[in-house]
Amino acid sequence: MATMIGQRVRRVEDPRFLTGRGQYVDDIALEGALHVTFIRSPWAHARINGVESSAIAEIPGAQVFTAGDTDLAVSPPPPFIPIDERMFRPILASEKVRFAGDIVAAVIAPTREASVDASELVEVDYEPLPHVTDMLKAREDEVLLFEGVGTNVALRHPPEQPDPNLFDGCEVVSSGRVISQRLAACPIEPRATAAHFEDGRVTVWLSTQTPHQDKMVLGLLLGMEPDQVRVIAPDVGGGFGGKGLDVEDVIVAWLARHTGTPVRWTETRSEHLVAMHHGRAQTIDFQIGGGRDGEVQALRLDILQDAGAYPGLGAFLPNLTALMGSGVYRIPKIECDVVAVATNTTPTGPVRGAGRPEASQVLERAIDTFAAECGLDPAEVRRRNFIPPDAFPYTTVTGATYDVGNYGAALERALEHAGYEELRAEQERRRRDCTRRQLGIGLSTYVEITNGVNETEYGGVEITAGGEALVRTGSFSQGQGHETTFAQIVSERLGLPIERIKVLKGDTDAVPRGTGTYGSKSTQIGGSAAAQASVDLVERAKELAAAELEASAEDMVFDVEAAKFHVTGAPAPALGWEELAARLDDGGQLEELKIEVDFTASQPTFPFGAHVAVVYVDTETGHVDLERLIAVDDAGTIINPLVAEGQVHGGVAAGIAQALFEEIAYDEEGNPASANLVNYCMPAATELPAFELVEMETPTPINELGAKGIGESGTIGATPAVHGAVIDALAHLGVRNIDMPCNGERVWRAIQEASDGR
Ligand code: MCN
Repeated sequence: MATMIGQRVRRVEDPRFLTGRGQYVDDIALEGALHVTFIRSPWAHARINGVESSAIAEIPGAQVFTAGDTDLAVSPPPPFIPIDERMFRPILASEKVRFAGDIVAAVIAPTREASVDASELVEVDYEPLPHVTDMLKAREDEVLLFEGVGTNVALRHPPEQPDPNLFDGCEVVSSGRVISQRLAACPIEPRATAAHFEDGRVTVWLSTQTPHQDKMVLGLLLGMEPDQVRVIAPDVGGGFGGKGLDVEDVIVAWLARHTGTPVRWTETRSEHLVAMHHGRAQTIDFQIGGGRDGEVQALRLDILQDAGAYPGLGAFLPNLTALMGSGVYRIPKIECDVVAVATNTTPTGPVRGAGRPEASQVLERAIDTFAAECGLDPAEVRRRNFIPPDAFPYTTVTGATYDVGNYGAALERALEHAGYEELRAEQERRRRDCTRRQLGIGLSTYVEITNGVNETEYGGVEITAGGEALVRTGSFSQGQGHETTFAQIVSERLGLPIERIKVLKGDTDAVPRGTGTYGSKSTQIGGSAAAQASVDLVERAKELAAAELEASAEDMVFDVEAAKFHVTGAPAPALGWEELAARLDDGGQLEELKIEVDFTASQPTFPFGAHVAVVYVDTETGHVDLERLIAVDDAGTIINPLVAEGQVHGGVAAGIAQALFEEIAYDEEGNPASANLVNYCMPAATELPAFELVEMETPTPINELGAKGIGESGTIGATPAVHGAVIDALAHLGVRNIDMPCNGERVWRAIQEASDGR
């Protein structure tokens, strides 16, 4: 084997991105394209009594389309989510709007400016209705979003066999609430779509994570056959779980077909913050019980998911929270009650971690609360409850079968690197001296599920006439670096340098099938498919080389270092890929050097890790300084540590952002209160410390690469560590909880409330 795996290869895509040569949807030239502006409801809940658009006649070429002008119906959630069809989202709202941002009409005009001007001349007659944006209130069903359904509850999974005596025998039972606040994915590139209809076929350029799935769904919604739809995802400036086919894209494609003219739309940041689905938005009540010695015996989670105005994927995600409810701990009894409700807010869906960060957020809070009540060190309580390394594969009572793990080792590495004992001693000193800046130490030990749905992924490898390798993958990279890491995987097996390996993705005409990217599954299934295709290609090439060299196939070997085929024990004559390809091309046989694989793993994988956060909290102002963040993230065998570290950096930044900064909020009227980046406090590098990453690799037996996912781990680990650290800094003052984001104002209020209560 060559040694490309584990190399810190610089990302081959970066020169393109860093020098402005990336090609995003908005860069695609489309002669004569019409521009779309969506008319969105300013009301959280209202009846539409009429749309008056005659005034747009003054804008040349402007046209307005409401629901009645199209044959577009509803956008249903994926079929595995059993939602009442009366709750499905109309692609264009016709009778009612159910959130500020719901689309009432689409305006097209020859320029973007003209379409915005025209949209401002359209008058929509709204009759405001009572609204509900709070998930707890929505559950009471006083204000209904869908009167015909009679309840806002979209999905409910109560415990199968509820145990009224769940906590019997527990010496200590603690409880609390974690609000995993609503977040935005906020990629640098907002959503963008362009469409062109020609010769009975629609081509759609989409900023997405899932081109092949989008092609299928778009075909269904437009009533077109799959081969009449082509989706091209060019460079994508981040997705963070948020990007995939949305109603806006369907409207753009419909308009292109209807007008016979190319149509395009690129959203603004404010539009993005109200209109693209949001993530998290869970309220979880926990009860945890066990022995005074710190052994956890029972856990109950009541998970309430805010599904937003039109329940879809967001309503399903709390099931993943429940699935991961045992975390890294051996807990004999767990009960989860899952409820998803509709509210007059932007629909929710996956955002980096999608249901799993919420599990680690509540579980780590529960463990900390339980440890405090037992009077034990939180690290010690974790140690006492870890699933031991010899227990794998391990099936939790919530139904997840973990492949492999060494949770104790991850924690010890993190604690050692942090200097845990010294930090605790320093904390003690500061508490004794009543120092203004108090020190907080937060721990999080987590396990996460990647490739959770366990799908099949396509990978094809072929050799071109010039002797280069062309890799086609059904995975998609919205910034994760697949052009580099997938090339490394293939290089390892074909012996070609990565400069001679091209990774092709994102065009449904060029890649026959695929599932795209989410759930940190690309490397383990897309990478494995490419790996398998490479191995099979070498075997095929051995036979072809044998024929060329007039030797028997059994005698052929492939020297991967030299990337040459020759007879065992006789290095000459030999054929490299280039010579072999040239000969086969001459003989019209080049097609033979092509292998396609559809790879399915036996099950998902479960990366894990331990994070330690160190904060200083100013007890007079509530200001929080995150001083250090130590992260051990074990994703099995690492293909490219440079890329993987980048993934952890991004993930940790997002995790810290939830703990300290970001929140999508609504005011009393149901207006979005964080519709720009002034109010939605996304941190920049200046708000974050230099992260301290500690290596750990426990290969998974689930795939030949030994790789698990890394794309979301940092997020899942960091939030509870930082959240816990802020609370820990103030625990001696009587603070027991602070809702996220723990910004200065909230922290200051918690300090005041604790001191009032003393
Ligand atoms: N990798 C590796 N060794 C491993 C695992 C991964 O070297 N053992 C590398 C991979 O080859 C890949 C990257 O790390 O280049 C992430 O791989 P993986 O964990 O397999 O996850 P995916 O490629 O499927 O990425 C999806 C994941 C998710 S779900 C979100 S959301 C996310 C993320 O990754 N969104 C991102 N990372 C992002 N990074 C960027 N820049 N932009 C986004 O939108």
